Amino acid sequence: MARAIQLARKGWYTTRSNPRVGCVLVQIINQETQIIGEGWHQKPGLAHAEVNAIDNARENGHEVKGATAYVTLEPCSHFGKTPPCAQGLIDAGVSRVVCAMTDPNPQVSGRGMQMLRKAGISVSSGLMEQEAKNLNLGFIKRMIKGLPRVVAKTAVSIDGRTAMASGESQWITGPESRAQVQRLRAQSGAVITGSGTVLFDNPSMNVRSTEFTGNPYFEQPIRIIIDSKHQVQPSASIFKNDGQCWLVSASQRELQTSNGASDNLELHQVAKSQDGFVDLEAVLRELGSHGVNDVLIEAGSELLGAFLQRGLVDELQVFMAPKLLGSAARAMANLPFESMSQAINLELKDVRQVGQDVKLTYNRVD
Ligand code: AOF
Ligand code: ZN
Repeated sequence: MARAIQLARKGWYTTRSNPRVGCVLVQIINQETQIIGEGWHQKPGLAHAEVNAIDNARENGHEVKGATAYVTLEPCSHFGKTPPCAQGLIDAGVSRVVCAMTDPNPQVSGRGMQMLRKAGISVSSGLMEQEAKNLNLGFIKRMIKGLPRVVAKTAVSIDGRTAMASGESQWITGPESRAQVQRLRAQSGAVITGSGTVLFDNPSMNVRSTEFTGNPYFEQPIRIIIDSKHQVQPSASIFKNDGQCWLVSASQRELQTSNGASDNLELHQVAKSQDGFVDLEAVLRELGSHGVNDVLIEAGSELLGAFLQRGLVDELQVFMAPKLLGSAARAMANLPFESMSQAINLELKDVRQVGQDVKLTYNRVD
């Protein structure tokens, strides 16, 4: 199963909106247990892990009949873009299936294991379950709640500041931290930012590292710009790259897109929250219904503060640079608290050094 989890990781940046899944087929040959086939899921529409493992075993001239399959997720039982893997394993004559976890997809959720058992295959589930869940935290949350998993990233100085009074905020952190942010973007189905960041920093918010873009199956995350006050113009850099962009506001708007904006720009109107801004949970729900498992928030103090205050952030990553920025803006300023009882409490999950910066990872406390 540990090997199957390793294989699943090969699809880390490309399987969305599907889960990352790995499969290992094992056969006893000359009284020794041997791996005869390995497979992983690469991209929606392409074969699932089990089918790839069966093909791999056959390509290597191995007999699959009587083999044991280790799968990081319960084999599917439904016809999606591909036929059911449970049936594929039955047809191949596998005699035992070990799963790490049940598939939270309501179209499957136990039915895959049921199909296998009905066919006389011995089935168990729960081996390395937590490790398998860690492969797909976003997919699991979306299947259960209809909402993507939300990671927010911010860069701060040791005095908790983020931008100079001029609005200048680029390169607070070092190159190692920025490389990690490329990875965070690459593993997300969408990156959310606000109009303020687009106006002041004019970022492209895309994945540029060839470590990711060099993979032919890689797709850019959707860039989401929350623009309640209709301030963003189609000439902004964020619209100039590959991949979809959504410009989101709570009121109807029209755009003159003739001046160079890409045709991958979509306008989305979502519900208004009580304070008259965009209902942020509605944005997440819409992303969930578009198959986005993981969202990254890269926003300034106001929008980040709003997401945090509404309890919508599952994980906060703070990159702290060895700088004192003095009277510059606070990284998460929009928290109008007056007493300790109003404070947002988070749970510290991890601390590590990234170049000259310190990365602090916090989880929401439910
Ligand atoms: C598996 N093995 O490798 C994966 C599974 O549209 P489809 O046919 O690709 O089906 C997608 C669903 O299948 C997905 O939501 C999840 O429930 C399951 N993914 N199942 O047996 C795999 N990727
Ligand atoms: Zn399948």
